[in-house]
Amino acid sequence: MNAPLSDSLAARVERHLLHTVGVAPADAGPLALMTAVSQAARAELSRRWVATDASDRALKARRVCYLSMEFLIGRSLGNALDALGLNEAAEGSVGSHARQLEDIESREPDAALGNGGLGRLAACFLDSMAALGLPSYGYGIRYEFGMFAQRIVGGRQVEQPDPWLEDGTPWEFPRPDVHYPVRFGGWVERPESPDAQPVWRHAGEVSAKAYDHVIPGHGTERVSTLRLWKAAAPAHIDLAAFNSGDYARAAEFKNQFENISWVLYPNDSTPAGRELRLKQEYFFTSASIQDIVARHRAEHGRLSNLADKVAIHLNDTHPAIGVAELMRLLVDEHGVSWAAAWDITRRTFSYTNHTLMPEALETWPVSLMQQVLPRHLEIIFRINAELMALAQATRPGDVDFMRRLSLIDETGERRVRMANLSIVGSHTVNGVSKLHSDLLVETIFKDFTVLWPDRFTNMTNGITPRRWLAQANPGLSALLDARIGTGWRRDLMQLQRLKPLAEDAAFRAEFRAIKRANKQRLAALIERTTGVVVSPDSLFDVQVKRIHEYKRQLLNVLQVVHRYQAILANPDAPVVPRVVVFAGKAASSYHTAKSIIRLIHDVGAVINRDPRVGDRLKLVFIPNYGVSVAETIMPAADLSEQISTAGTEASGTGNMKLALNGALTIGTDDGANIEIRQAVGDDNIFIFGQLTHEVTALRAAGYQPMRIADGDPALQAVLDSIAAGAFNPDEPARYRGLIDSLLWGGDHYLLLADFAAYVAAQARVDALYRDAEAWSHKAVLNVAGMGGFSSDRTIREYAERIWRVAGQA
Ligand code: 26W
Repeated sequence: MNAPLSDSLAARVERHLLHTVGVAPADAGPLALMTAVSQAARAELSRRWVATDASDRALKARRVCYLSMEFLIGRSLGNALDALGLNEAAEGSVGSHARQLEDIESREPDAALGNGGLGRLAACFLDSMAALGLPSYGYGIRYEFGMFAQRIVGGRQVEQPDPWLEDGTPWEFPRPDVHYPVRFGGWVERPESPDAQPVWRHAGEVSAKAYDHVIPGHGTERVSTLRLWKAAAPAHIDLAAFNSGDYARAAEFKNQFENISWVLYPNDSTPAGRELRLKQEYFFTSASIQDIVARHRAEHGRLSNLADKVAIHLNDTHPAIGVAELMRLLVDEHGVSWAAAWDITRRTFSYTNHTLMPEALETWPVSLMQQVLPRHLEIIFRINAELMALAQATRPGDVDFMRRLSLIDETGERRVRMANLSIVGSHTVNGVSKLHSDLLVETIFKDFTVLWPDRFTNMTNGITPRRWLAQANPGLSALLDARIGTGWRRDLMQLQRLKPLAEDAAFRAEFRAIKRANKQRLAALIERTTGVVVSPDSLFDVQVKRIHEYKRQLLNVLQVVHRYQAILANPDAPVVPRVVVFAGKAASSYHTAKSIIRLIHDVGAVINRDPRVGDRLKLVFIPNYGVSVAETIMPAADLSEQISTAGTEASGTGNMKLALNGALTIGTDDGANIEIRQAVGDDNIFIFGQLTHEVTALRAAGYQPMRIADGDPALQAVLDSIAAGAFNPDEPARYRGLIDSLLWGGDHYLLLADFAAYVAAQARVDALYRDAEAWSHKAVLNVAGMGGFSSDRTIREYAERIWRVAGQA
């Protein structure tokens, strides 16, 4: 059965070229080779998948099901070859076609089924679940067009569909026999008899069809499964309409259902977009829970022990409707009593919160829910009635307490609070960094701790070292293998052994040479994508993440303009040459974020072309940030910008990827930065700015940004030049609004309050970078300290403390 694959990989690739791809091996181009190598890897993964599934079924193992609206998987081929130990064989095989494996791998489009850190976290978690041998499923949506591909036209973001499935993908296994009906709309009928269940007379139905992706486990034969749902219309086309020549109407019928799995986050600034998003959430959650229930019944023949055999995890509130859906299935379709069903439900679910910002907490208008999910709304009201009774019993007469706990927000248009539903329906709720978890119970979830003090906990995020070090940074990986052995891939704490090597000058020199080669690779990407030529001898200063006001890319831009002005004012002063790199997408309806992208381009265009500046300062924006772009950026960074307003970034995970690859962090006392600081030591990180409680106090005391600008001529000069249109003389008023929002609009994220401290911290960065030995000493200590940020550690904690799921050999 288990043929020594490496020997025959080349032969298998040749066979796939001929039989699967349909080309003569001698004529195979890179795309054909990519497909053939992938098929060869897929065959072995399929064997492992079948074996894992058989073993879990034989053991009737307890499983975890991770429900997430997003999975940012990226490319699969390199990861699969790595896990299968087939890298060398694959190099040989494509080498015989006079190709390089790296070139072949880069032909694969990213599976970019997500938006930000939450989606990449889900992908890192799947990798760790597989590596740890956890019986596990990821569940999500098979978006046909991902989120969007970002193009930059005239300095502006333009969203385009990302047709990643256009040419098919070798990585999915369609499961035509696995499909479930998902229903919407209609009304609920109450039968005459008091014992009979209410009947949901739905108005529409779509079929959810399963497509599986095998998630290889590194260092184990076990794999995990990512099951993605595609929406299929109940009938293909309206043939009557077609035959009468009305082709538009014939297709409309199909699209009306199938658009559910077209794109992630349809622009939710319109009512139609909001309704579609609610349908997406229910669509994948319902299909997943139906699947879980069906498999459980097949394996155990009853539902009473569901909570003993399955842990369902809600990755933020996007699948929170699952609480009501499981109740509906148990009570309405399987005749379980309400009380027994509620007990099962509460013991089955757990929930992770990923944001503190009140405006980012999901709520749905009661009227919309009534229209789309009438039976679920009833269930939510009943859960709420019980919650209100508990609140009343706990604090009799405290109406405000009840108002705050309620699943229904009654201020203004009535809305369902999905975070409250998730908390009530879960046995455990966690934040994603120590600070974030503390703030959750001190602020937005405080009232719930009165009812259930033990329900809340912390699970600090992590990242998979396989993708973010072994695959992304082969140079550093080889150095680590040579000096501390190869075990760090599965036990990242072994990086601690690097600590003494930070003192070794020869080691540091090798470390620097690797960083320089990585910077050359990034410089090539920058030139290819932006046309700007940058020098790898500069300090590479990187801020890559979603564009959002709280992340304060604008503060970084202010600092860059200040740096530019300082160079012009003092042309002979020695400066450390810098390349400031931005990348990230702005949500399509988020105008301020898009304006920041445009400002970066305008400022960059002026600075990059100014002959007085030369290599001393460059500012670039790499388009279409995603997993693959990140894999080139992370290994090449010297400096990692993590400068969110304290108390706003739940965790951050880019901060971990950059430090793991030897970048030093300049950051605020926020999210996981705080734990990174503890892990790498105060001397090896640049922390600046207001602390969380200072931010709160400053806002409470009546923050006056104008006063700060008045007292800081350097800051004033920066704001004046941007407001006056120094970087966009064609339309000088373009950024007046942006700057006004700082000076007159309250500067909600306190950019001006932190500006001076940020500039001072950047000066310390420059001073240290002048001393290459001292810098690389600290960089090595950063790598050495990052062992605790492996997602293996995070998943082990979830498995032991929340899911109670054991790894299998
Ligand atoms: C309701 C619409 C919505 C959906 C997704 C709003 C916001 C999102 C974000 C993209 C969620 C997200 O990615 N949050 C990030 O999650 C990471 C993983 O825990 C954290 O490291 C980041 O701090 C957090 O911003």
